[in-house]
Amino acid sequence: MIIPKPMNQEARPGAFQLSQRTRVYLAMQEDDRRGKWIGQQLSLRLGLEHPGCIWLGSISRATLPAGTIVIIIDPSEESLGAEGYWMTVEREMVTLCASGYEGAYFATESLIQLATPRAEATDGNGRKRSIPCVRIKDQPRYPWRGLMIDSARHFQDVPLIKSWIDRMASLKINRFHWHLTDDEAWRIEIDKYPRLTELAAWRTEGGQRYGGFYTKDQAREIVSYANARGITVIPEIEMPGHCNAALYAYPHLSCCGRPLKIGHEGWNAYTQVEGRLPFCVGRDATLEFIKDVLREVAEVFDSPYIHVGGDERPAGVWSECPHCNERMRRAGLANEDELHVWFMSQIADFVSDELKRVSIGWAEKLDIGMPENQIIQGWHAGQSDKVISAGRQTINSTHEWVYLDYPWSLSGQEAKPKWMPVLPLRKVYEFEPAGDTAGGAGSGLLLGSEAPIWTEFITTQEELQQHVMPRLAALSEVLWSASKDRDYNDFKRRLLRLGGRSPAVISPVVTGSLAKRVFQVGNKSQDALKA
Ligand code: TNX
Repeated sequence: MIIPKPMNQEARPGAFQLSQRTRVYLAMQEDDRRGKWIGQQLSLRLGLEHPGCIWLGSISRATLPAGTIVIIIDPSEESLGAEGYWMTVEREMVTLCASGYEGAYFATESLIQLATPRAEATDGNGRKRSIPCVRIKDQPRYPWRGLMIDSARHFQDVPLIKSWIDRMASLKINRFHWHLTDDEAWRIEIDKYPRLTELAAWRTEGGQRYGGFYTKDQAREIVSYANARGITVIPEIEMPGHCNAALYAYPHLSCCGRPLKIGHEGWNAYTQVEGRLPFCVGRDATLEFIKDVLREVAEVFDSPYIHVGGDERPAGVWSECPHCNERMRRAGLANEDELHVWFMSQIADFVSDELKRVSIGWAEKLDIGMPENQIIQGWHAGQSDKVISAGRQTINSTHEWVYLDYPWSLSGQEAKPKWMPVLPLRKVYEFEPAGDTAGGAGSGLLLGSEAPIWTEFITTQEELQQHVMPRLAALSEVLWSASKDRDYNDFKRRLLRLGGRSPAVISPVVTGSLAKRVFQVGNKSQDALKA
């Protein structure tokens, strides 16, 4: 029933009835505020009549009344890992158990999926009345299961980002990679450089002023909203390319120092390549700027990781720049590509030495070198394999398997640039992140995968919805569930059940009443499901 499919599950006869008496009990440390929040959320989302939780202290299940849901957080259950859990749904009682917070949270997501309303098991108000009996023991296949949202090309407001975090959580996607800066806009408030958001968060699109940015408080709100749901937020600040918005705000950071035109009518942000510039990495001022920005970013985002971009630097600019030439001469670098790796290494060292975080970079000049202490995110076929062969950690986001901005069917391709391949639901489901990597699978170097949704051509919430769902559900199963259990037809059946008549969203996001699921119907998504 559940997506992603649990590691082990055994259906049992009978069902647990949700009734007026149903209460959530908590067996965890008394000061476990986060654990208690999980219990409260569960009661709310199940629409229980008595949403308060009862703290038990120690586990004395024998004495509990029938109709009880117990959440146990027991650190001695360490074999479950941080994200694993077990669950039993019996006629009299539901028990969820994990060694820690994330596992307990994901257990509730599984329970809520099991409780998703079905016609035969709901009361007159559409409220769920029973949960089928089952025993589950569950643990993820990969620790890194991500969605990347590009908020630079087009902007999503805070409620929309939160709705995506809800959907990620329901699929046990645990990494939200937030692409906050690019050529087309800068989206995160930086106190020391106010022009980044005063100027570079805005442009003219279709004759209108278009844009927006996240204040630091809003970003913190997103971080804690995600953390509560078992999700780590990884901010991305792009460099040394994909940075024209920053150069528009602060032209002295470019090689030529001339003002750029972004933000004005006439500059086509998505198709006009000429005129794009990289940061001038010959000037110390640029490195200082980037470090200042990253310091402020690290204050807002408390995750262990910061993504520092690294892809697609416009070529040929640095060779023409006296500052960059001087840098290459002094550092003994032969060409622009070596300067690229030098620069990314400087940033990786800064992130690890000063900010005490791990940097992540898009794979780019792998043959020339990989910055130390950096997780490399592959996006072309074979890149993650190469990184693993070099004994380094990687996230495999090979574009033809997981780029969710790609069309999901041939008919959708017409509206897209010619170079974009079709990525049907089934193909995502058949993705094998370990690829043909010899030792990769067991080495721990392959952390998992992440699906990016680039938004150059995705302007509305509806389009975002149609591109991400249901393909993210397929990826969640690839990354969480055992590969031997993968069965596309079975996956589609579960998808249809969870999505009801609308497979576009399988996320049973429930506020207040279990009956109220958030989804949008899209004919195109129906097509995708049939593919
Ligand atoms: C390449 S993937 C990019 C993005 C584009 C995307 C379009 C990557 C690291 N860079 O900037 O948006 O292709 O699909």
